Amino acid sequence: MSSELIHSLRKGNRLALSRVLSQVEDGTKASQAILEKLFRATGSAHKIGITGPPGSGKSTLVNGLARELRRREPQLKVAIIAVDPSSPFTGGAILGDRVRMLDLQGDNQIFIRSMASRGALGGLAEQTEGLSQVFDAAGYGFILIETVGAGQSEVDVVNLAHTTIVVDTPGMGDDIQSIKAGILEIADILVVNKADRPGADQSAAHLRNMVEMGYAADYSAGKHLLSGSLSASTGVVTPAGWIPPVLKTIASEFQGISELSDAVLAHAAYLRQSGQWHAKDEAAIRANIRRLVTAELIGEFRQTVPAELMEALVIKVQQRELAPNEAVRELLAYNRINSLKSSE
Ligand SMILES: Nc1nc2c(ncn2[C@@H]2O[C@H](COP(=O)(O)OP(=O)(O)O)[C@@H](O)[C@H]2O)c(=O)[nH]1
Ligand SMILES: [Mg+2]
Repeated sequence: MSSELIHSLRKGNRLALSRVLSQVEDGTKASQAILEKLFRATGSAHKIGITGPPGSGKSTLVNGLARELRRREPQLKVAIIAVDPSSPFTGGAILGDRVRMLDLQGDNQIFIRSMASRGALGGLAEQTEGLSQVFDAAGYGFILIETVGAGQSEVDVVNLAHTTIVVDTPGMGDDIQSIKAGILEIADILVVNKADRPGADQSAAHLRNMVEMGYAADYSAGKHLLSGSLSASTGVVTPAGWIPPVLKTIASEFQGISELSDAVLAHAAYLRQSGQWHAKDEAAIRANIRRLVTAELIGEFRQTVPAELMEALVIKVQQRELAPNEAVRELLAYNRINSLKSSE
């Protein structure tokens, strides 16, 4: 059954793709076997993360970028994964995304998947990684992953990507807090969207300053390259590496999308030429394996160690008969002995 499904998916059947995506999102046992079979066919997609505050125009931008990438590279299919942290029952955002992305639906080489984060085993990053592996194996050359830049789980999601686009809007840039330093560090391309609003130039200049400060500190030797080049629309490669460009867009009017695509494609070329593509893949794989190991170990622990033992130890710790670390040693010792027994 699953091999038929995999066969249809690899041949480009959208219904098969949709079924496999659902299984992977639900984290069924069957989906694990499917992902294992599909994995060998992955590794060619360019994964692009788009992150930023709610309402900054990420979905609109993703929409435009998908259209433009299809125009530039007609032989490549585009997948969109919209990771939405809001509950499917509160509605708004997901419905909005669907409505806005309707105009992509005429192109059957674009596939959109909204995902509600439900805290599956292994978390949001694991779920997103699973979906993007499916798209990759199904021959999608570009995978756009939209996520709200809010916390660690979003940073984990973005770490899956080869190219990370951080979106902000005018006005927010006056406040250095608006784009947190951590988020700025993961940006390969910075976008000031809603450039039709007042303050866009200041915001862009502000972001350029932040980029320049960050990079000049590390690479003062390349500084003369920075000042002129940061106004370039694509990213700039210096001996020290890739310098993120700061771009202005009006996503709702499809303005600046061409320059954004230039930057995305230039970044992919840079990654490939510099060996960073390989290095990023390796880092993502390492992080993926770490998360899977953690999830497996926790699962094993929960299965092996009875809740009563945990409760008994909590009481002992609370009564100061044991330190927390001693309780941990006892729990792990119990797990070691009994998980071995059960696997014998
Ligand atoms: N004025 C203006 N509005 C925009 C622009 N881009 C998107 N919007 C609007 O901003 C709102 C939020 O956009 P959306 O793409 O859903 O943002 P997201 O929450 O970051 O995905 C929508 O009403 C869009 O039509 C822009 O460049 N200028
Ligand atoms: Mg959105």
